[in-house]
Amino acid sequence: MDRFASLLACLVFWALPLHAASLPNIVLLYADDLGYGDVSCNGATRIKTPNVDRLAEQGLRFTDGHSASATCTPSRYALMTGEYAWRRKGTGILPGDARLIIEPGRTTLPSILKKAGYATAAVGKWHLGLGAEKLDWNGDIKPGPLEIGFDYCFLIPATGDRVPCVYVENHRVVGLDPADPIEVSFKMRVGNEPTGKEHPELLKLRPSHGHDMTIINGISRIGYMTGGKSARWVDEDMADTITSKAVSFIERNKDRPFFLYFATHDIHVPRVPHPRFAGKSGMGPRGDVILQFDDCVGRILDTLDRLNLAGNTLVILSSDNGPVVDDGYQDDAVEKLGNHKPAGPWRGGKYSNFEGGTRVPLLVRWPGRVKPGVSDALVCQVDLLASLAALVGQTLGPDDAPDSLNMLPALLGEAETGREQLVEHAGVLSLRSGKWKYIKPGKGQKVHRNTNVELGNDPEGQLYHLGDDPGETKNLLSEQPDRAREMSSSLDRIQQAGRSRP
Ligand code: NG6
Ligand code: CA
Repeated sequence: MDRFASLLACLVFWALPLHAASLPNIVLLYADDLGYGDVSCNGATRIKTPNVDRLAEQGLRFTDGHSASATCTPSRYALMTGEYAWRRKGTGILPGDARLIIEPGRTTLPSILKKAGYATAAVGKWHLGLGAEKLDWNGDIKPGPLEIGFDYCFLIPATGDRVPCVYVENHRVVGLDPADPIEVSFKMRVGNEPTGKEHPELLKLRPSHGHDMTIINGISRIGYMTGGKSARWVDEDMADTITSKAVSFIERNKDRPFFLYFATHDIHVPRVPHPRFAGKSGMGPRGDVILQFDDCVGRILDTLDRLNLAGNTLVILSSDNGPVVDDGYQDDAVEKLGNHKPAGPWRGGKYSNFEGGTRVPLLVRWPGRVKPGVSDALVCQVDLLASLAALVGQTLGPDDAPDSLNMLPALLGEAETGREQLVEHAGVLSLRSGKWKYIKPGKGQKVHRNTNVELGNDPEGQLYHLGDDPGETKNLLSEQPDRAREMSSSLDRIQQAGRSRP
């Protein structure tokens, strides 16, 4: 090779993004309903989360990290597609028999990583629908994760409190006896199994609102189900079951770059800890399943250590929405809450337009690359697609991931600031612009029915300065009408443009 050619080769090498051999593994630990204040690294004192804290000590802890919505399905939709869910009808909380809401063929977080050479897996809660039309749970369950970029999946199809209460591995229900076919309905009763409504005496955990349909494992659920007896999950074993699937995936792929989306059931309802965690938190089952979640995190981190992968693995931990205390079962969460603040310093929680709806734990660890510390950068899970695409050297097409911004420098702690603006989504839309937050006028419902979460809904709209007033207590709308108007039109423009990625 002459000198020119070798110089060129050198330049090409350096200009290239990380090449396959050095691509970091990516593990996304995604909790369900875990609040900002539910982990001790964010200030919880009555509950200790040593494994989550280990990530915080060795990595970057974000104080202004957001899920894309204040409930599960829209949050996960945005995480997977890089598109704000409020742009699309049908992305609200899905029933357990909903169709897949992400079109196969579309660029997704897993598809872009797969294209870059990653082995990809989704293990745990899905809740993005399955199948293209009415699904036969006894046949091939598709399209699903495998059709949108995952190589492997082991799923809780919807939520722990929704039927069907069975696991799906790749295209099949696990452990199904063909002689006992599954039928599921959210409209009418199917089969003749007892419901919680008619037979509360059969329940080991009673509902506080809703959740009174088919009884599975002594717990009545949302929806009706019959059959599939040999395939039904045991709630107490769920955390162990999915963690062991996640660990096996890591073991199988230890010699090549992998992406693991590990979406725990904890700490969603029904909160049914394994006996080794029951009663251990002193805060009832809600506290116990926080300990259980922390244990799952520990087992994943230990696996990375054991296989000598930790140094080259980017671990991200977050939650799909803010916290809720009573979300439908009489599990002592309200009674044993005491002075614990699930949303930390933020107001509201799951379902809420206040910061507690979407401001969730966000931790990023990549030893050797990410300097441990704390970051106040404004970032959102909708940004993971563009950011991780940049990390692995993939370019997005013009119509891909329309709201995903490359926040890699902020996520890796190389930049102190993140987004200038973010649309937060709960019942209505809000615009964050720096420390300012404008909440659109809503119907005025103050408190969420049943859960008692403060919704942050006001018919006049609201304006807060989160620097001076992190608790969103002082509405500055009438003091600063011009600023509110400006932010309102800015939000309208983002809505109308159909995209926000330049
Ligand atoms: C609500 C359920 C709640 C929970 C939520 C979804 C009732 C009364 N409440 O409709 O218990 O399942 O949906 O939670 O049914 S999420 O985290 O998956 O968005
Ligand atoms: Ca959730």
